[in-house]
Amino acid sequence: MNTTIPLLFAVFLFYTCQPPHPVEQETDRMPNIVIIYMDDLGYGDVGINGSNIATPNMDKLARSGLVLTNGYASSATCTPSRYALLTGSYPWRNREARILPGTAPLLIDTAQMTLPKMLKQQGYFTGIVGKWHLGLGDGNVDWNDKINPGPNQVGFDYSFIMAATQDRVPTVYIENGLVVGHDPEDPIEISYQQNFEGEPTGKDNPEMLKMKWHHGHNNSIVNGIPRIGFMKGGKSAQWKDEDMMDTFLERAKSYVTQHADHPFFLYYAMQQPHVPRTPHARFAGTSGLGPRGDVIVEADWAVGDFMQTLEELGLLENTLIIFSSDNGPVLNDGYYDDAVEKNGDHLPAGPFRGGKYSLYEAGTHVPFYISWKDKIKPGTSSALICQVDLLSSLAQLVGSDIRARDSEELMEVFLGNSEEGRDNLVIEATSRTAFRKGNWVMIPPYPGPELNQQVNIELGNSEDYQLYNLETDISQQSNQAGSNPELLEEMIKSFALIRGDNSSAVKALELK
Ligand code: NG6
Ligand code: CA
Repeated sequence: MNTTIPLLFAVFLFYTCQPPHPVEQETDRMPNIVIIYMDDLGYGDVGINGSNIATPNMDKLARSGLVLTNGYASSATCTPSRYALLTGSYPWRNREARILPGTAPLLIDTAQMTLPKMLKQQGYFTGIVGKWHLGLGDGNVDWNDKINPGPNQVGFDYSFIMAATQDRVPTVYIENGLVVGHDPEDPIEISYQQNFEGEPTGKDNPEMLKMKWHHGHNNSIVNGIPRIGFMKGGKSAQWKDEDMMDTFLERAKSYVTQHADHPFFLYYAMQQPHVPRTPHARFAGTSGLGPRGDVIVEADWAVGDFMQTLEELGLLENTLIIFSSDNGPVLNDGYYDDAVEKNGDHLPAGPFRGGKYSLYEAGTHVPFYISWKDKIKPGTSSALICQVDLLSSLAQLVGSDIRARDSEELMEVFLGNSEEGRDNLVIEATSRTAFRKGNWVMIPPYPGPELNQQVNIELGNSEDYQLYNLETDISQQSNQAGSNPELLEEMIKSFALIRGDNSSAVKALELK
């Protein structure tokens, strides 16, 4: 009897009767990597840090792995932090790395090494879902055509993004360079200079608004919300803010489902709790702290639902998950949304001074968790680490020899095997820089207001040097610069070695 047919049949059965996503148990398969990146989530907004907002899913994720209590974003605003995350380069090395308008050209050189490019070289499928805010095209984008270059040209195989921020035009989703739901009969035009004739604005048409602007945010109106920048057309493509969480979540889930059989990287860049805060009706009113609290509850639910998907796919044992935020918290960031009025005694920044835009700790000292089931032991690490380190550290993990200039090899710290983090770190806030070394932080003198009155946040500006010991003074209340001249000088010198001659610290030292 011919045995080939039953054998082929058995082979056929073997392959077709497998569960849809058999996770290969080869021990040497490289882990999937997911970065869940929040927008303006503060250290104290998460339950494990004493938040008044319930975040059971973020807490669970944190407790399942390593909680990095000295984890930093590279900047106190979005674009520079994201730039550093993806390039492994300090944002202050690139003058253009600052909060970008929706029409800005792509900030990352397409020839530059990036985190997704490095992973792609190691055989990963790479994707981004969510907020981009790193510029698109050459500065003269036709939104009705293929938008190029963008995420797909700096290492992402798949992209489903909002171009800039939720409060900036264009208010459309872009998938692999094409506006989703685009209607050629209703072409999209975008300008950050002037309005299009006959188009209503937040400034002139307050009767059309469901959310009022406090500062900025008085240009085009989309979905009853006034935005930064002017937009005309694209009605069928415009997003509904209240559905954004579900939209991104669905894409993130389908991405991991589709790529479950192959090592993947997902940069899941959520929009909460950045303004405008627009919780879906399912979450409106759930936090008791107004829309800012509600969108954190919403985001937390999304984290839980996403994690459940990974679990159902059997991927948890083979997926390294990093959770962090692009910068610190802000209450009033330009809309009247009750964030201040309903905050009560909640401390979005936890024990830290300042907030978004600030050189004080709250600007960059953010939630930072890393989880990998059965591989990373649950625990806490106080090692000093920064998002800029992810490129070189993940390269170590996946066996790539690519390293980036400012990105340190700290995989052993991330895995919980070592407490030896960075020796020092340069942090950035709206083009100013400060220096942490060990437990000390030195902020050079900067002119300008001490307080940004619109957002009510202390920026860190002062005529004098500031020197704080975070070990004994986590809230930066006691300036030690006067009583510690030797240490101050040492700090300034080490800072200058990294920061170069342009640093204000060096200039100030020379003037002394
Ligand atoms: C500021 C906006 C603020 C926010 C921020 C970017 C005004 C007055 N303020 O310019 O609302 O959009 O840019 O935030 O327009 S970030 O998290 O993307 O850096
Ligand atoms: Ca942000």
